Parts: sequence; C-alpha cells; structure tokens
Amino acid sequence: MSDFLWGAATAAYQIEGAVDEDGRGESIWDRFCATPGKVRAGETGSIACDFYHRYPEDIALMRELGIDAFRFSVAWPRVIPEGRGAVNDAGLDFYDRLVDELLAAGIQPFPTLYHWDLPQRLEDEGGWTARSTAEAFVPYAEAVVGRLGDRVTHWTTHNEPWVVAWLGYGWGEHAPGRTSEQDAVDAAHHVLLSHGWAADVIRRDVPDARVGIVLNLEHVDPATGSEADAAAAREVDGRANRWFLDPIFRGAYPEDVDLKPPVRDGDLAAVGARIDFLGINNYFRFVVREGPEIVEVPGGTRTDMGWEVHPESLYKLLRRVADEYAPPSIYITENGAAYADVRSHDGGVHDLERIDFLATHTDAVMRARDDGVPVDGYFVWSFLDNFEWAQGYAKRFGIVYVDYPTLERVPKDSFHWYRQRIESLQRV
Ligand code: IFM
Repeated sequence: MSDFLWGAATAAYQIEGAVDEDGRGESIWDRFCATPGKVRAGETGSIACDFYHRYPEDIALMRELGIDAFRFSVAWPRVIPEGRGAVNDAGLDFYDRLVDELLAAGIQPFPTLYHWDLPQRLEDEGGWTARSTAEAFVPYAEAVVGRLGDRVTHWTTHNEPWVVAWLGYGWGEHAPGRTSEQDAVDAAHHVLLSHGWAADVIRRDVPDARVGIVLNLEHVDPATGSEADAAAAREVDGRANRWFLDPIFRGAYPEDVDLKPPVRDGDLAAVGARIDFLGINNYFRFVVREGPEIVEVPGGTRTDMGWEVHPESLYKLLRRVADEYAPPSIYITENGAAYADVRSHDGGVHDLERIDFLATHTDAVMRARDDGVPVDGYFVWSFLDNFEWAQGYAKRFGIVYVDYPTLERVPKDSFHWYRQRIESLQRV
C-alpha cells in the first residue's frame, strides 16, 4: 500500500485571502462576490482562511496528519495579474515558498493551474467563451512551470471543467455569472483545449512531469427499470460525464449529445493527447427519471449540501471509468462532505457523520483498487473549512475547523480518524 498517496485538497480562492497583496490582480470571483445577491450573506474570499500568511502553521498540521501529498491551486491573477503580459514575480514567490515548505515537511505538492479564479481582465475580453483565453493560459502555465517545475512532478491543468462551463457560463450560479447554453459549451471546449495545449508545455519544460486533468464525475442510476428512465439517465450521463471523458480519452465529443462546441482543425487531437493521470472529484450520484429529471431518492442520508451519501456509487464510477476509458492512473482528487459542525464544550469538533462518510468512501476506493482499478491516491476535500463559493462560509467541508473570527484552526475528530487511517494503511 506504500505507493498509494493519501492527501488533502484545497483551492486558492477558497483559502488564501490576501486578495490585494503582492500585486495580485482582480479575479472573476472578486467581482462576483462584490455583486449584490450573488454570494450568500455577501461573503467574499478576501480573507478566507488567510492561508497566504498562515501556510507554515497549516503545513505543520498537515505533517501531524501524516499526508503524503497536498493538492492546492495556483491563482492566475497572482502570477499574471492582467491575465496576459507581465509576470508578477511576487505572486510566484508565494507558490515557491509554499512548495519548499511542503517538501521540507515531506509532503508532495500537487498543484492545479486553474481552479476557477480567472483574471477579470480576461473575462472582460470574453472569458472562456473566447479562444484567446485558452491561448493566454499557455504562457501562464509556462510561467508557473518555469518557476516550480524543478520541484513539482504532478501537474493538474484544470479543476472541474463542467462546473466552470455550466455553473459559471450556463446557469449563472458561479462567476462570471453568465446564463447562456452556448456560452457554456464554448467555455467547456476552450477549457479542454487549453488543457491540451498546457499539457504539452508542461511536458516540454518538466522532463519527468506527470500531467493530468480533474473532472467532476458522477455515477448515474435510472430511477426505475423503464426504458424511458434508462434513456434519461444516458442523456444526463452524456452531458455530465461523457462530454468530458470522450474528448480526453477518445478525441471526440459524444455524438448522441446535442451540443455544438466551436471545434477547429487540430483541437481534438490536442484535447485527446495522452494524460498520465485522471483526477476524479466525486461527492454524490444522480438518480434520473424521464424528462430528464434528477430526483431525490427517499430515505438515505444527506450532507449539509443536500447531497445523498452513496459510497457504492463511487465504487461503480471507478469501475466504469477504468473499464470504458482505461486511464493509466487515477487519483481521487476530491471527496468529502459538508456538515453543520460546531465546537463543543470541550473545545473539540465531534464530526462523526464525516468520519462515517470518509470511512465508507475510502473503503469503496480501496475495494475498487483491489479489483484492479488503477487508483493511486485519495485527497480528502477539504483540509480546512473554507469559502464554499456561492454558499460563502456556511458549508464546512474541512477536517480542520476554522473559527473565522479568530482564524484559529481546530482539528476535528475526522482529522484524528484520517491520521489513523493513513497510519494503518501505510503499514499494510
Ligand atoms: O468546494 C468545491 C471545490 O472547489 C470543487 N469541488 C467541489 C467542492 C465542494 O463543493
């Protein structure tokens, strides 16, 4: 079991704060948060967990936890504040220090180049609906890789292109808040294209690089045994899963999904170029009936996000991805649960539901691995409670509680449970 990586995941805008420091430019999330009515209670990421200043203390906690790897994202507006053009060395310095501190603690850095904080300047020029944003991603990747590539081997280009496209451009629930189906489709294609182009640059500049992309994938069950429900489930699967898996692994969008991406000659070869690993983020399954309509199954337990707890679906998802797409390696790059955690009289946070969630989901991952799925690591979402996008700070996903008024960190019971789980499996 020693080659299996146990980790924890985060993202820049959700934890860093320090939005006006060291030359960082404005991101679409700064703008979205400043727009009344977009984020719960008008909350913003301007302080968040103050990870920008407190990362040494947090890495000390990671060390106590015993994780092998830490997944974080790099903020494009820190590195190239205007999106394209001048590189801001002070922004890169932060990630340089972070990587050094992680390595000194014996923790492998797993950076993601894009976790949703597009420089606002690029959004003003069309954002991900414009091919020029995919072009701008390449020099940004070059700048980051040029600085960190001597110490970082595992590189992720994007986090959850489906969310970028549909929540950001299709349904307006995330920054930049647009509501057009065609914008979502254009954005998704340009995100995937920029992944392919950046992957080339990473391989060129980092000889031993392992390059991947992170997709949010969900197992889909039809609500009944009817043919109509099966067809509806296939439709949902097409838009949520196959529309991203097919171009990455087969170099083609699925023909049964009626969406028209702005594909030019050579694009699909770039998107479909070999990856070294697939990152899978998974939180729930879909149950679908004719419509298609996503339905809530009565009974069962749900997290504070209202998401059904269904570990068997993670097992099925992993088997299916391995059987149909054969990625050389898979990391569970996010899995976890939000619960309404409180600090109790004894000062601790007794998050038994999260422990149960993590125990059953890590069991499902290990079962898939035993059955031959090439899963090489598991990253819990999240290390810290953090800014949960449009839900602000109301949803707590961390295994470390953050007392926002003081920014004090309090390891939850799940932190101690995870430490033991890592320790016991490392010994196997
Ligand atoms: O907080 C997010 C993260 O940024 C991306 N994946 C899902 C998490 C929980 O919603």
